[in-house]
Amino acid sequence: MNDMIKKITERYKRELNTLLGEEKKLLQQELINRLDSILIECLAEAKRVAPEDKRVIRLPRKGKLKIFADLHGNWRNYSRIKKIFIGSDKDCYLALLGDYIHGSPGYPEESERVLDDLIGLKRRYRKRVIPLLGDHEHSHIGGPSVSKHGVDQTLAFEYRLSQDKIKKYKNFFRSLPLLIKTGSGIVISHSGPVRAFISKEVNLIDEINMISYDDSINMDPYEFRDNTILGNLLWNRIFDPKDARTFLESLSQDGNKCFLTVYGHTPVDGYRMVGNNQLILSPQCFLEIDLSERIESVQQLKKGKHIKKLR
Ligand SMILES: [Mn+2]
Repeated sequence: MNDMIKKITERYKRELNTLLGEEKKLLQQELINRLDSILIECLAEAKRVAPEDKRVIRLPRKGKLKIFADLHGNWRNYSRIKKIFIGSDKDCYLALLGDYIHGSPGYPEESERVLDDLIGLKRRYRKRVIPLLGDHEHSHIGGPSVSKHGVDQTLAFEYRLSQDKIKKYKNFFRSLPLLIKTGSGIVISHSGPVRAFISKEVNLIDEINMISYDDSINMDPYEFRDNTILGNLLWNRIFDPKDARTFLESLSQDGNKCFLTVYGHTPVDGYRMVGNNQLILSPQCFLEIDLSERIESVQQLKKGKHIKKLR
């Protein structure tokens, strides 16, 4: 939050510099001081009225959690996931890492079927089903378009939908959170880790909770992907364990320490562990954890017990 205020005031200062001559320095300083206090008041007010944890979901230290990666309109994988979840105990949560739509070669593209069913599943199981936002969903509500083999998948998908369907899907996408933090210190997001604007001192949970999905509408796509928190959460493919450590530290400021981060987005064969704090999941595997278990490094995650094959 403080970083954000600093950034805004710096920008304001630059703008003023171009508007005012040297002789107006005093006036400039006075304006900056006033702006500082107005901004602090406004942000405190926004924080007070903003719904708590809008984009971050916190899970308790009890129950189970099953995490599945990108679906891309694959109905067969989706049906399998649904079956596994419905067959689980009542204290089991389902986390989906985003990218439900826009097919890939090798299977029938059934994005609409997957989405319609997922919207129903979320309605039925409410807090137990947590679909996260992926870059493919974001492309429909303000993010950069996504293309495959020269085809703009965002345009192509909307082209074949009715206006009512587009509206329904966009409303669903806007409701999706970005990150899950478990009581045991596991962080789950579409991609990761966030590298932009973070340090141990930044309270990243507050920053993520304030993200608005349409802020990026007029941004340069590269600038958005590389230099914003949202862009990093949805697109990052740089997996430096040091970045991951800072990311986890900046998510630990509520006193609940984070140890590892789990995400999808990047194609890997089955799954891939990076350093001791990152796990990348592919659609072929899923992660099953007991939320009361203390897991402090990805090497503690065992094949068969925690990491399982989807079929
Ligand atoms: Mn993705």
